[in-house]
Amino acid sequence: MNFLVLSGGVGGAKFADGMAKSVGAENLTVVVNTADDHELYGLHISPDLDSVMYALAGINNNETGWGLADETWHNFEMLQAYGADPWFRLGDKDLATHFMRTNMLKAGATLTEVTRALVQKLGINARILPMTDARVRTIVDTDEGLLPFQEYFVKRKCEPVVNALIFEGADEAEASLQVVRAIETADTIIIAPSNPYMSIDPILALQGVKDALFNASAPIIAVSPIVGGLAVKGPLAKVMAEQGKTPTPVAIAEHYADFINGFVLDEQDRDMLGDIVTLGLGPHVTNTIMNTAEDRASLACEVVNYADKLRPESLGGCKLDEVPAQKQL
Ligand code: FO1
Repeated sequence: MNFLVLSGGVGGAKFADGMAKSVGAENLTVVVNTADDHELYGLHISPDLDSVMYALAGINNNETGWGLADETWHNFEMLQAYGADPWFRLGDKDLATHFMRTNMLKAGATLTEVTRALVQKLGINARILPMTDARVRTIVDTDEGLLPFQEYFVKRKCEPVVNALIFEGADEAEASLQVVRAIETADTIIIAPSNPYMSIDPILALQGVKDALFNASAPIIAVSPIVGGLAVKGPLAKVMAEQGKTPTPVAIAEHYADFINGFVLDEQDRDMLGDIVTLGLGPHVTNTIMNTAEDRASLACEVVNYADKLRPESLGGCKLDEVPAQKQL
């Protein structure tokens, strides 16, 4: 079975982890947004790839949602001692990932090759694919001017009002061959409960992705990142309001409606079922909040079983194994 998840950072990483636990990591491919990538001190940082990688390796920091568990921050203290303004904090262990990635890229490897090598070394059985090997960067057009994504997100704490999002380089960038092939050969495609505008749209903007999704034989299901009028995490609800959109699962379903076959929304939003049916989707309602490892696996299992009902012939659903404990590095 080939399960494909399109993912951003924190929410997508949790969902990908649930998928690995419920269908088996060896059956899972995760295509990850790289438009949030950031260059700092000469290092190439891929926050969303790292969040997915760390979650699937069981070494992620559950409190922050990004970075590693049991991290230390001595480099941050030293940078402060030098009078630098380290607004983007890199943990000491996390630095090793950025050193390795940057070195391999400088030696001529593609981001896809680098990611495969890191994934292998971390003992991850799933496939993690950066959306492209080309350089695409989200620039946030705000009331304070144009801000690179991490400056908007971390330095300015998502406070500026967003006028528009620009995916610099996306027009010329092609999805990697591995990504297009993964879409073509998937049995089930799931859009994780990530921010549609900031995390999933950069993937959809790449040459080759929308066409592959339109032609895909697999059912395509999106999971709502909005629950009870609020974003599960991050600035999604605020950004939607700034665009004149009401933050509801209906608005999210509308955003994806031209290429999805199914939509999953939270129990809290059950009263919106009718509006989603009107979009031509037979939605599924379940608990989508992922507080624990069990929540993640059970949401993933629900989505997989729902997807299975959307195809002409069942490929078999999923069963939950015991969820393994967090690993130590
Ligand atoms: N998020 C923060 O809120 N503050 C940080 O200092 C920060 C550092 C950081 C370093 C490495 C990394 O992989 C992620 C990091 N993040 C940080 C998270 C990141 O900004 C977001 O998770 C994504 O870009 C949004 O999807």
